[in-house]
Amino acid sequence: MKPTALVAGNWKMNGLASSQAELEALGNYLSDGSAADCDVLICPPFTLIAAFASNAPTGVAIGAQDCHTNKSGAHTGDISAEMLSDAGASYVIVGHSERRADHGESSALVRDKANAVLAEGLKAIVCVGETEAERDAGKTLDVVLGQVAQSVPAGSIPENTVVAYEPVWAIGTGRTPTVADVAEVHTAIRGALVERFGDAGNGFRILYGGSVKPSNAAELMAADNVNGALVGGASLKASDFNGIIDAY
Ligand code: G2H
Repeated sequence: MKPTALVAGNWKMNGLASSQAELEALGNYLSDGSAADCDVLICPPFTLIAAFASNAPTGVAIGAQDCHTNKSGAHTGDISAEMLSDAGASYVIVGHSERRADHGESSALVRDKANAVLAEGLKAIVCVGETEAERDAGKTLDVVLGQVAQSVPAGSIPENTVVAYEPVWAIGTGRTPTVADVAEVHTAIRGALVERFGDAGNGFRILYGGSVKPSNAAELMAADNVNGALVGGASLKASDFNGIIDAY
């Protein structure tokens, strides 16, 4: 059976906890009656998670953008999955390409973070994707399937793990792969998940991310084995995000 789609907003480092405007912006998500046919998630910066979780419109889950592998300890500047759960998060994004690039995160570390998320009873969104140089060298599937194999935990099941395919060169650039390219990669990821997890592999949601906007959402979301979107820039404005949700 086709999994229920997920449209997830990744606010990245945008939004101020001290600003009433952020809460008011949150109130506009789904206020147009969207989201009948998919799950909806907003992942704001850490400082907004508790307030958002207490004030989220019905049908909007709240998540985080990263976590540490440990529950607690001497890890200055980090945050644990347990803390995120306590603040009201139900999902955690791990392995976003901005973290892999800016913080040198390896797939093994991403898997350990995902394991920490699952151990807390939260859902992990595990990000994978090739760089432009890797695509140009014809290595897209090798890179992406390697990241899937190494980053998705052995204990993953469709209920606790989502895979997000985000070609690095399409992130925040306005460029998107063709629908055929997206379908090819998603279908390859599906095949790898089925090979590893058996029939359960068909139940995992595989999101597409990278310059998704209202004008391209419908065709991207209709591609084979695309079960939703991970949205950055267009998630910052409720009307744009709701427009993407309307693609379902
Ligand atoms: C990819 C995406 C959200 P954007 O990073 O994760 O961002 O939609 O701005 O390309």
